Amino acid sequence: MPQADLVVVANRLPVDHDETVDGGWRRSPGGLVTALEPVMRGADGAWVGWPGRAGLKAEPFEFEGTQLVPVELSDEEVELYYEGFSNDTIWPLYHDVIAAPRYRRQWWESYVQVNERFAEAAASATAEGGTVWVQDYQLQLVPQLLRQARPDLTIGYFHHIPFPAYGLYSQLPWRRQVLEGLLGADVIGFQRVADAGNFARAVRRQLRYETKASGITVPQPDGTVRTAVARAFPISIDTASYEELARREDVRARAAEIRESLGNPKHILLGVDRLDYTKGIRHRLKAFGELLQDGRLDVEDVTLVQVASPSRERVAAYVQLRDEIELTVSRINGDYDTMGHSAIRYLHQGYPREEMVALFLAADVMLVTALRDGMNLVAKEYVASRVDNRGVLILSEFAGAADELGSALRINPHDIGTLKDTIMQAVEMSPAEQGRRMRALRKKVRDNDVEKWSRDFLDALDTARARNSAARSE
Ligand code: GDG
Repeated sequence: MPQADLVVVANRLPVDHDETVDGGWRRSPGGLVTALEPVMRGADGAWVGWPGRAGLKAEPFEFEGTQLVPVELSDEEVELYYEGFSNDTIWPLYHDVIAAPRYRRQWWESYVQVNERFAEAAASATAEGGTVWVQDYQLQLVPQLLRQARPDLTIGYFHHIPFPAYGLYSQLPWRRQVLEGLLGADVIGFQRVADAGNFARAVRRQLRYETKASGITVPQPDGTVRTAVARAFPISIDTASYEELARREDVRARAAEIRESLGNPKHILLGVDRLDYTKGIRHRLKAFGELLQDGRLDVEDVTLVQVASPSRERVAAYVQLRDEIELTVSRINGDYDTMGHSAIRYLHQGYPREEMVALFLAADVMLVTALRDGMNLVAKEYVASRVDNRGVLILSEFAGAADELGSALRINPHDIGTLKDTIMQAVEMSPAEQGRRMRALRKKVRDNDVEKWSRDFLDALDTARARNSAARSE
């Protein structure tokens, strides 16, 4: 296998196995794929990741100009490393323990083993002096493992989810190992300035390393020190492609058709989330249900469309959440539906991107009520799609996107009273104010698209490489 100068390491490969298509692989629609596609196309790139099916063994292969390196996971590893440690320990802990994290030694052991396997695969795939960019919380130990195996490499790590305050982080029985794992990177990227701050504080408290601005002084086994940079690189979307879809005649016609099929209500509210307890879907339903109950909204005038795409269906907390949400939705619909109008149109399904953009265009109010969210790309996708400068974004201050999207109506989703008032404010907002806010939001999302995100991160890695080689030649 040829070695690449730029290697991305992520839990998932950017493709799904599909016997029905030519070659057996189909591009998967994830955001990270779109984010990194231009970078990978321009570079001599490789991507290391799990093909998404337990037990699937596959040799490295080329796909649309990128070398893909599959990492095999057994059934048991999917259960322990992925569903267990990644999604039932780290995910709830890093999202401020909205659900209780479970600490299982067996899960941790599997996490270590799988991280070793990813690090080995990355080490073999990367050319001398190359760059490796590790993605996300499933692979926090990879940077250090990789540095031990390949000190010649420049290593980046990007953390897509929040990094919690020290008081919560310190619950983790393996808190030192995880920090040391991450500090193997030259550049550690976070969504928000606050996440980078929480990380630096954990490093000071646990490891007693010095931190100054974004620099962390990391002692080396040979007695020297090196600097790791930890700072915010807020991720974004491929803004132009959303704008293009939103301008397409068929997509606009579909938006009109969606409104029609909902009975042309005066107001359409929309939520689009993976069905996850971090997204605040229950809080949103509670506020909406109470507005109907109070008579401030009338089911003849308003419909809430909630797309809840299926997610992590083998993890117990997600099974329970689905039951709770579906019970709440049917109670509200049972209480308020009329023959012609439904209060909530609930869709536990995934849709093609064209359909998502049509929904964005059809929706007068977008509800992002996350209790904790690294960034929340849906908020940015809604804004990018509103080429007509209409629509109102209600955005939780606990989503990373709130740092940039100051012209949204920002809310605390725990404060149901204010959330209700804000929904009313959105529903009643004049077209002029919608336009003023939406133009400001759109400028933000246009000026800071995903291409800028990856360029900024890779520039920071270039600076690190220059610093490292200067230090080596000293
Ligand atoms: C993690 C962090 C951070 C959803 N349903 C459908 C669909 N989606 C797409 C959305 C969006 C993506 O999935 C979800 O991204 P989010 O950012 O909203 O949330 P997470 O999945 O939790 O992502 C998050 C992100 O990583 C990136 O760093 O922002 O904070 O938790 O793009 O549009 N797409 C289609 N059909 C669906 O039914 N096509």
